[in-house]
Amino acid sequence: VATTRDVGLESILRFPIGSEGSAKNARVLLIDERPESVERIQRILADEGVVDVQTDPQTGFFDAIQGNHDCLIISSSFTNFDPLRICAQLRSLDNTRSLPIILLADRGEEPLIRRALELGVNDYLVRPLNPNELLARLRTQLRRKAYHDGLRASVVKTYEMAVTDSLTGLHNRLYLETHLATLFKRAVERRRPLSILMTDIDRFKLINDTHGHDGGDEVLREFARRLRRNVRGSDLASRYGGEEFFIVMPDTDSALAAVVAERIRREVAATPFVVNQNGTGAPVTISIGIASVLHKEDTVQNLLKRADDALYGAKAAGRNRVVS
Ligand code: GH3
Ligand code: MG
Ligand code: MG
Ligand code: MG
Repeated sequence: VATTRDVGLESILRFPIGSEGSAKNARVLLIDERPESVERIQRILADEGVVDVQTDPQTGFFDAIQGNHDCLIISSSFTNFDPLRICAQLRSLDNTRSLPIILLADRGEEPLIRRALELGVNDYLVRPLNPNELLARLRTQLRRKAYHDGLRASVVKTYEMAVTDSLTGLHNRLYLETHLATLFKRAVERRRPLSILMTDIDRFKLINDTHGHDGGDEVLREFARRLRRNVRGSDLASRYGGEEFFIVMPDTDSALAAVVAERIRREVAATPFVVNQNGTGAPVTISIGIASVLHKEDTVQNLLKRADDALYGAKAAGRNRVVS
């Protein structure tokens, strides 16, 4: 797994300082109600990608918060509207928190410029506009945005890799342990039910011995597919390790959890798993232990312990069964 350091380096190499960045296919939003000004800016930015124009500041604001733009250029003055209100709101919304904003001010507006910069406006120009200066400042903002977008994408990808089981594509143990604590706490606070299923493939060693390690891996992948088909989007299905899987089911009491568990068990046992290209079928069964949150003096550790005990009970009672 790559470290954060690797991610930073990779992104820096991808967006070298001084490159023209992605200015050519950038999407710029211009909010300005003066027709001559709009026309002039459109001429200056003719080769800089798409420029969307909004002459009404309210409409411009709603366009900006769609999050489809790489930079906002906004005029400092409108009849009946304070453009700094837009800037402040954009900074408080997730979609536009890091949207570059360039303010077009008029001479003598230093106090307004100062307030704008304090609000998080990235840069400003004073009219009359110098075309080269506008282009240079815009490109700087676009480069900065491209760099940050790339960095964010790398961080997200690295995070996803770190919490995903590469064999099955399910969440891994790290993810489960992080989120189980949160879901448990939420269930206790809201006095909502929560159940977990601890699932273990029966005699998996024998499957490996019979069909080889690759055959065993294919069983794990196919089990993950059958599991996915039988849980809700709000359930957290994860591979805990080896041939053990965990499903956390928020808002699910033990009776409902037993129904889901039984459905999964049946769907696994019903059809042999195809383990190689010859179509060889391997009969597979699983055992499942269920535990549900008790709403007095319960802990995640105790919940896991009860599921583990139930699973042990299922194994001891002959496997291919669900125990609560
Ligand atoms: P039981 O019914 O009691 O669960 O029997 P079992 O054979 O499934 O139990 P055990 O936990 O002793 O064996 C699990 C086996 O799973 C041992 C290990 O070699 C195998 N295994 C663990 N991870 C993987 C994997 O990623 N791929 C494959 N093919 N096998 C794995
Ligand atoms: Mg075992
Ligand atoms: Mg097993
Ligand atoms: Mg096991």
